Amino acid sequence: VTRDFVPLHPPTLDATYIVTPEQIQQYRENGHVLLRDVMTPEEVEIYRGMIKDTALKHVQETRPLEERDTYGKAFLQITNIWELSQEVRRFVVAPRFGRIIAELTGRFPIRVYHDQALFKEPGGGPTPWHQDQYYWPLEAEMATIWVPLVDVSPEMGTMSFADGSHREGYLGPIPISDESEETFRRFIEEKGYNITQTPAMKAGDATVHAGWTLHSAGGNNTDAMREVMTVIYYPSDAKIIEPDHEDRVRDLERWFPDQKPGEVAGTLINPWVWP
Ligand SMILES: O=C(O)CCC(=O)C(=O)O
Repeated sequence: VTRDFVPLHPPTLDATYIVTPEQIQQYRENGHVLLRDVMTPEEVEIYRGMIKDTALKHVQETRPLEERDTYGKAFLQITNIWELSQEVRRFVVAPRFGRIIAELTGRFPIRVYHDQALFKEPGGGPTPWHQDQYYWPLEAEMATIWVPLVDVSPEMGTMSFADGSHREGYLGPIPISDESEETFRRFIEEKGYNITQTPAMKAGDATVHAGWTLHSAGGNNTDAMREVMTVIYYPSDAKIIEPDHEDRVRDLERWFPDQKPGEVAGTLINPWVWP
């Protein structure tokens, strides 16, 4: 192998990443954990190119930042790019990530709910406080892996988490917005939750957070794009719930086509990941 060797296929990401008992405990107590060096620099560099190409080719946002609402300013969001690229699919179904999720949550087998590239543009706004699982029509312990594809600093918008807030469960139908920022900021203050601001991360480090953990991210105050890839997972015995608002109706139609409340969630577009 020479230095210029370009693999025909991207790495399979099947080598195990060892999650320590302390990290499992941290995840369960706080609803989030920071994991260093989940990918090697070589792996992340190969996937960065593929993810970026696919994401930017399919981005639908065309408005300048100043014409968007708060959610729109937070990032370019390109969803389920594994369906668009066989190469990116390998990242999304990586056994390494699936096993991490199984170990942290204690639930398995693990399936993919969906992926999303979240690229925070230079000058992009903050990501308001919110709960992800508001959007998801599942009763399940769900989790997201958040992987920067470039080195990221707090100035670029690393994540902040309210430690232990996942234990609150569903805090109400509040989508990502100025209202969620205001409501949850006040809630965190009143309840006295400690906020963990993730420090600088290298490309290939990762955070994992639970579906109910309150979280946010700062704006991108640098000249560089914050390139991040995320995958959302669920345990395979999860059941679909009756959607209580439009966002969940939309998610149900998109991610579990033809399925109904009460059924075990799973279609051809929810790949099995681990074991
Ligand atoms: O990347 C961000 O700014 C926010 C990400 C997020 O909310 C998530 O992955 O659940």
